[in-house]
Amino acid sequence: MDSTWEDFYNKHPPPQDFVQSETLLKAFAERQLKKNTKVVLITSGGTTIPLEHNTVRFVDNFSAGTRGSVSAEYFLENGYAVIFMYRLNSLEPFSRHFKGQKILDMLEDNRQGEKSTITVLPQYTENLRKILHKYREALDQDKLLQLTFTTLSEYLWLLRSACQALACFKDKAILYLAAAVSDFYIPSNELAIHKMSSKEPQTISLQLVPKILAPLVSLWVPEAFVVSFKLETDENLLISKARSALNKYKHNLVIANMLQSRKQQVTFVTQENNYVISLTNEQLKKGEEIERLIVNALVDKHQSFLQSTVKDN
Ligand code: PAZ
Repeated sequence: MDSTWEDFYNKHPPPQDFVQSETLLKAFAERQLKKNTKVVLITSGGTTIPLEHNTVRFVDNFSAGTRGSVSAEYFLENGYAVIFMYRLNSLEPFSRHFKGQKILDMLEDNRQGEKSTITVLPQYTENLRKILHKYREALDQDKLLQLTFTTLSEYLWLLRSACQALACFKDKAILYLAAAVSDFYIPSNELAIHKMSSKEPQTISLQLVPKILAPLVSLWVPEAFVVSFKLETDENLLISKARSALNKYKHNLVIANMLQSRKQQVTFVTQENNYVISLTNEQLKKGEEIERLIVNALVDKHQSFLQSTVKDN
């Protein structure tokens, strides 16, 4: 029998830094509530499934955290406070612009005798200044909280805690669930304690992860604007699967995307209709980001949602 979400939390202890994360979440939420700020919780990057308690090996997925980290910057530009819940070592807002060796390529060492100052090469200064300015502004205005997870269990504990902190925002909170969360896991009590032996072949049995959108939508943040993502590799399944998720969990929106084209095209699947949001090849070449279009559309949708909930009350 599939395990329920309650079973999952009962059987998997919270992560070691959980109390600290919970304190940060509560304090951040309280500060934003006082300022009457709209808040978005963004989940980003992929979860791991450990194969051992003392983890040497784990099952992972492709997600780099691009969708989440880029979207975080656009939500900040639109005045939202952002809780950015991301996979450790995946992309983060602002620093994502300087991946790999990029930052080193932008610097030069001006040595004059004993004295040395390191400066940014002139062709990079303007762009770096813009990004630095936006980053500092987010921090100075207390608009960005970043929290990390690695395993599925850490993700689920953090997600529930973030929802609990956001519940009092009611319709002023958006949940933007862009993380690639594993659908399968090995229950904690079935994991080897130590590194698995490589003397004989191993068979791994994976269980289904309980569908966490169900309690999230109906119990944890019932009044929030909830956006989930659906990723497929078979085009024929994409929209029907996105629509069945929407019908099942009754949240506000599913953003459907294909693995291969996710940076150029997504489909918004709503209760009323489906519509495509895309970049032309030209726009993509110029470095435009589809997340700008996604977030702008969402900000409008959230605004209409807020107006409709005011009318209902
Ligand atoms: O992190 P990334 O930018 O490489 O990929 C983003 C994405 C495809 C993981 C995201 O858009 C998404 O579809 N997330 C949900 C995946 C799913 O569980 O269906």
